[in-house]
Amino acid sequence: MNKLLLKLGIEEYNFGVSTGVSWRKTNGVLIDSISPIDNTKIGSVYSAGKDDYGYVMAKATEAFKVWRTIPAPERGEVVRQIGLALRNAKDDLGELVTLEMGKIIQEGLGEVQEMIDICDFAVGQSRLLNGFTMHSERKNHRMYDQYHPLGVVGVITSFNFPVAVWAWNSMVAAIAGNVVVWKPSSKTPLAAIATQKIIQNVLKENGVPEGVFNLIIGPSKEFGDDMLKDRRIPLISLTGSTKVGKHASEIVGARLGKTIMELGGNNAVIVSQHADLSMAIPSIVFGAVGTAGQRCTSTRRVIVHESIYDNVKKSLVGAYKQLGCKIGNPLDGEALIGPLIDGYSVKAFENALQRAVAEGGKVIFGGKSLMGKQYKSKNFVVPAIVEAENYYKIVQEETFAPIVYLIKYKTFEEAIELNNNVPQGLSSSVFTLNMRESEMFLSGVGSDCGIANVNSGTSGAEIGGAFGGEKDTGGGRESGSDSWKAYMRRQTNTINYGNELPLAQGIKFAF
Ligand code: UN1
Repeated sequence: MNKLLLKLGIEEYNFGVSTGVSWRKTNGVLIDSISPIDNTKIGSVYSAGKDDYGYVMAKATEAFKVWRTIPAPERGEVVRQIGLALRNAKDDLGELVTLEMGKIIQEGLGEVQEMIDICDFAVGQSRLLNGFTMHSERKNHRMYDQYHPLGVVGVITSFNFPVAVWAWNSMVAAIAGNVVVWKPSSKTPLAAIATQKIIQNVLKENGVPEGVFNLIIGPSKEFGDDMLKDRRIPLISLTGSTKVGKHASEIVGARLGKTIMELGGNNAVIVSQHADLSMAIPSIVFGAVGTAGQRCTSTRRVIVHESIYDNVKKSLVGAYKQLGCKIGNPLDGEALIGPLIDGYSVKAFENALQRAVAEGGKVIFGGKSLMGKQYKSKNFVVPAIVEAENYYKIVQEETFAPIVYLIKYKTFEEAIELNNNVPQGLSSSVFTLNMRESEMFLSGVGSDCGIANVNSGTSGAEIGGAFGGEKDTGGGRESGSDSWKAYMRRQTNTINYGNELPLAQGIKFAF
């Protein structure tokens, strides 16, 4: 057995269900974790079935009754120690993320860093779960609002950020006094199990009740809809495709449950004639090919002023050519582009390019999958640059692969319209040194996305901000800023400390 896996406590066969204190011996279907780097099996997981789901939910609902009574700063202390444990495990866990998901090692480490950062953030937040006080219109009355724990939070995450997105949700949810049931992607079960093992020691050392941080790995068809329908889960936070998000929202909405949806993006960078191209070009390249185009925030469209279009096109092609030799094993520190997650993704990449060409687009760089010894998994592709029009059906869709569409514009108003004219609304950016343009982009008539940046790319958001977007992106916000409020139950309190009973709005009701 590989040394790395031993260090992380991953075995050849693992159980996919934990209540934070102990692992449950499940015997559901066996899920194999296959590395996209070379298609070898890293390990297997006994997944969960319906009865395991019931078991976990029973533990979680009981644990909530205790966890919510522990003062928030004390809950923060547990999260602080989780942050320390993650610091110690950063190199190993980052490497496992790379091995299982295929992102380059720098990004695997970066993902663990995001978890550490959100722990630090959540520790501070645990002393800042503040509400407002209001002045009452009635004499001798006091009003204020406060935030209470919500209950069991269901966190459903995707393969591309196998651990960080769980942390953004769970650390904030936990300091808010909630318990978490985490259902990670079945494509990346081992990163989830390793993470759970790391935090499990901290939970035990602190006597955290069983059922506060739960992990349940299994196929969605086994218990996915049970989870969405479950009235014991007041909030479902889901990261995934718009299709999956719509399905989940309908089910949770039908029982008036809350959701935080973080779904597809179709993120554009506007490159104005006033841009500093020495910043714009590298930023677009990182945004488009980083994580092999498999981030929700990946740059998918580049909207360029016509006067500099040829220049930008040439520079991008030049930069992509240099990347050619950097496509390879993501564990090797030299690679900048790793594999796609699996053969289906490679197919989706190829289909998208065929559709773009059929609609009139022109592939001006890349677009092929790579053959040869180093690429024997057949999951490696050469990132593509395509000249296209924004209205093409394929350009309107999110293809989770490294394809970037180049689109021309004449006026800045038109550029904003193009940016907004897609179903999704996650991330966006403008490269310009012109203050009027940047301010217009950020104004109410500017970008309609949840994230809008100036002279900074679409991907690589910091945890301190609220993360999420509008329209088909789902409207949810997670991670920093005041996203914590979505994980809490808000209550408005009115206290009458007088000896009269005045009614609001001056209503007289004498009898
Ligand atoms: C995602 O792809 O689901 O902004 C999350 C970024 C990262 C998170 C991406 N911090 O690219």
